[in-house]
Amino acid sequence: MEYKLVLLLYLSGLTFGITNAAINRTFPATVKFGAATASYQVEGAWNEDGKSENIWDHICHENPTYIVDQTNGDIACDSYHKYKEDVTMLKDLGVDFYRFSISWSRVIPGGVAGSPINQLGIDYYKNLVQELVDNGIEPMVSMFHWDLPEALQELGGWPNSQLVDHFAYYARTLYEELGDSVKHWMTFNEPKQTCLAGYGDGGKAPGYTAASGVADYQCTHILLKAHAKAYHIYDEEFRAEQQGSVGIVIDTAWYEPASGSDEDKEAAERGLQFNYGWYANPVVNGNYPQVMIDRIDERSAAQGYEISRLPKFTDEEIEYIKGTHDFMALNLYTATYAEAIEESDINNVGYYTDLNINQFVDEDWEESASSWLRVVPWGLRKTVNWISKTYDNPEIFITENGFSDTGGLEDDGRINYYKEYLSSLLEAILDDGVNVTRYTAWSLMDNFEWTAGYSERFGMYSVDFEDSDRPRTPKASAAYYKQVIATRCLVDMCE
Ligand code: PNW
Repeated sequence: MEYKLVLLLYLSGLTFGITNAAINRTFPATVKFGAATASYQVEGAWNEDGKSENIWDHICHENPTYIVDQTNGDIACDSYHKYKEDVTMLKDLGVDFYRFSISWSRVIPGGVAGSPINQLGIDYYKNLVQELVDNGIEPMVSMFHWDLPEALQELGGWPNSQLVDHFAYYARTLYEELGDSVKHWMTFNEPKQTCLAGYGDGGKAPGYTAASGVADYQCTHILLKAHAKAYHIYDEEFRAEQQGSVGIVIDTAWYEPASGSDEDKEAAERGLQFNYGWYANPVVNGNYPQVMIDRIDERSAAQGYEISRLPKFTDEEIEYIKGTHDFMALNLYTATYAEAIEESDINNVGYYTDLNINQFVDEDWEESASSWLRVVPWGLRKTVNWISKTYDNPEIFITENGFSDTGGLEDDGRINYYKEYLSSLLEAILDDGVNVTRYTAWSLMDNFEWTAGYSERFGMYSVDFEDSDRPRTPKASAAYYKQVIATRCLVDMCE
């Protein structure tokens, strides 16, 4: 039966002039596979060896009900002590690279530029990097995955322009200490979560909500300058010798027009620009997307602001920020419909009223354990095509993609998710010619899922958080991903 099907496909391939390569739908050799985690979510050891408190330690300790199950990352997966086991898991999966993040407060406990470097903290990352390299796994490092030193939050956090220099000092330290082995740097992971959730809707630490439409834009403005400075430092002081690359990781959902109307198409494009473009347009072209500038300037004026709530870059800053990416990185999980609506009440100041669209999902889209995550595989193909078209065919890394459930080793939902999203990615690469060269599964193992605590599980390895040893066990999805990496093939269409 199967044989006949293959034969039929083969013959029809010949008939229509399709080559063997098209029948063998394998990932081209240019595509590398990896898995990801982040420091606060896996490391634990929150106050060991000189590490200072960061904003996630702080909010979990001071305001436990901020986390649904009132847990925290004090121990998490205990990767600070178990990193060798983590590398064994990565090796078993057969990944090309491991994407992890560095805890700023472990490396520079005081946070500010010029303050002492914590050698024990640096040593942890040196050991992890060495262990990876010894096992033939490339380290891919995020400098900032949301865990700002509390000392810097008490200076106001990202809306304070001093953070540019503090971050630059931190970035230079990392290039100096780890740049011999680390060849792929990501300055920020999902800055929208830091700025919009941290300073707008309150969904992430520091959890501020009072000034959406102001603080979230200020945060972004400073963060982008910090990113650009870290990029230029690499260019000027390290690139010639270290020969690596630097980028920024931006998340978005796919925004699908609710109908074929021009208004809904515009609403969907505005959704992408306010999410991906908010960060991507500056690093590519030097400034915010025009639709953000126009709408926020206009609404600010109508609201009686003498200057726009969206800060302005000077011409010099535009030149400085423009082109500060060696690759485009995307975290993509899901999709939403976007529908045009009446202009919202002008007195309602905020990011979401500046964006002004109605977002909704199709109830038929399969759910996950996370309220924001529905399974919409075709959104991946559309998003990478949109990035390719909007930013002139850059090299694209998918730096996160994954599915949550509530636990268990037989994770069929996750296998199905990876199968379908990878198949959508394969179409983007083989059929549309989109230049995607990396795919990263989130996550290597179950971990502290921010305000969801341990109630939502994204791992390919299960972690027993009841056991003080934090033992890891592979789930069915680990075997599945391992097979995909080994065969570079998803379906039964490869010879
Ligand atoms: C990412 N969305 O966050 C983060 O980088 C990870 O730390 C996190 O564990 C993972 O996704 C799962 O949540 C996102 O609403 C949060 O589209 C929200 C969205 C996307 C990514």
